[in-house]
Amino acid sequence: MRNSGVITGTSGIAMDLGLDDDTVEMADFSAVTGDILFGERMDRLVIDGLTGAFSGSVDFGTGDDVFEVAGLSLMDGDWMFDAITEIYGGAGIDTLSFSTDFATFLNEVTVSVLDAVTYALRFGDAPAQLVFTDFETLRFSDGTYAMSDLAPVPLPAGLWLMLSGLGGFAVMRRRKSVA
Ligand SMILES: [Ca+2]
Ligand SMILES: [Ca+2]
Repeated sequence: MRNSGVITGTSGIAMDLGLDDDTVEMADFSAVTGDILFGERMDRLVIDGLTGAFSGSVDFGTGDDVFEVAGLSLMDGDWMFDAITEIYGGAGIDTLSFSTDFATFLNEVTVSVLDAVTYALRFGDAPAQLVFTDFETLRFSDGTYAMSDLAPVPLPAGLWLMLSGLGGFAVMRRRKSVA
């Protein structure tokens, strides 16, 4: 499906694509109001226009899916996404693909790590953010990277306490079973 018009969903869902390997291309001036549900198998969403406007979330469902930004300068502030657009990769090895190289991307995009599987990206001076959850792989013109290469994932302070607590518990159990 190639969209260069406006797709507006009733009841909040703009597109429900179900079982197949689906590709949605958003061309110049395309806009989607509502959620996109890709469902099972390997789906692809291509942003290929200067003013792709979104309001709603994108759920890629299961399968190895791809969110691709093509033919778009990240710096131009041409992004017209609503304040925050949430994009869920779901199960499977999901890929974020950009036409720039990795160094250029890091220069032009502000990355915030929200939790171990959620990264917020802010492009150039645009106010909008894209929040990616459960994406595993990044593809740039100079190669493939892990999502975690974007920024180190901070370990929550409580996690260390919990881990040392679990360690202590394991030792206690071992002692008990010996006795
Ligand atoms: Ca899918
Ligand atoms: Ca995934």
